[in-house]
Amino acid sequence: MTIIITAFERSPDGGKGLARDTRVRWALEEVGQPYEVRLVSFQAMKEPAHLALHPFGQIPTYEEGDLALFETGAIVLHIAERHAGLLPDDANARARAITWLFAALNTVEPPILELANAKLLEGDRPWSEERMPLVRDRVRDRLKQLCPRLGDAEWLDGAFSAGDLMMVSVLLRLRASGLLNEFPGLADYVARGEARPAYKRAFDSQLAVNTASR
Ligand SMILES: N[C@@H](CCC(=O)N[C@@H](CS)C(=O)NCC(=O)O)C(=O)O
Repeated sequence: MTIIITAFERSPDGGKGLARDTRVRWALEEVGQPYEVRLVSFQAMKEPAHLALHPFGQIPTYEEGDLALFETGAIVLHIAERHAGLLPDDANARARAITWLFAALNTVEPPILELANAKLLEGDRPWSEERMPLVRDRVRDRLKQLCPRLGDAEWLDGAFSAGDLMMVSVLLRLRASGLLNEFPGLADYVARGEARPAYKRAFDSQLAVNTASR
């Protein structure tokens, strides 16, 4: 069954890996599943055909036969459960890897998104400058907790898993802020994720779309 995902026709970051289809491409590359990409414009994302797939009018979506999914957490978990390579066989280790996937999305990503919003959407407000240190500290607090937990390990819990894929995907959004460099252990962790051949293939294919459309 052909897997079809959706991605931005023109990504706001120019295809530098920040759009969330990268996570889904990466997961599919890790498990060796071929996929097709349907590119959507910002306008098309808000029209009925796309809203039927994604109630919030966003990318990415995932279609496979009768199945249509949205939300990168659900999509990556689905891929990891159906194909070998992203979740351990041992039941407890599997549950822990899934825990890290949720931790990435529910605990680490929210303050990182808040920082992005504070810059992009609120940067011109009179109170923005005063608020920014608070927003940055909230990110720092999470990194301070995560960094010792990773310690000197290569990945969060044994072998690379869907949990690492999601955590790296979330953390790499911080690069431009400089905050990641305050935690060299985490910066190295992200670099290890980005060095994986599957990540590189995912990144390159997303970049190719955006380079071609410019
Ligand atoms: N929680 C969703 C977030 C999806 C999301 O924010 N997608 C962005 C691209 S990375 C988007 O479509 N933005 C355009 C919009 O919201 O109009 C997920 O993890 O899939």
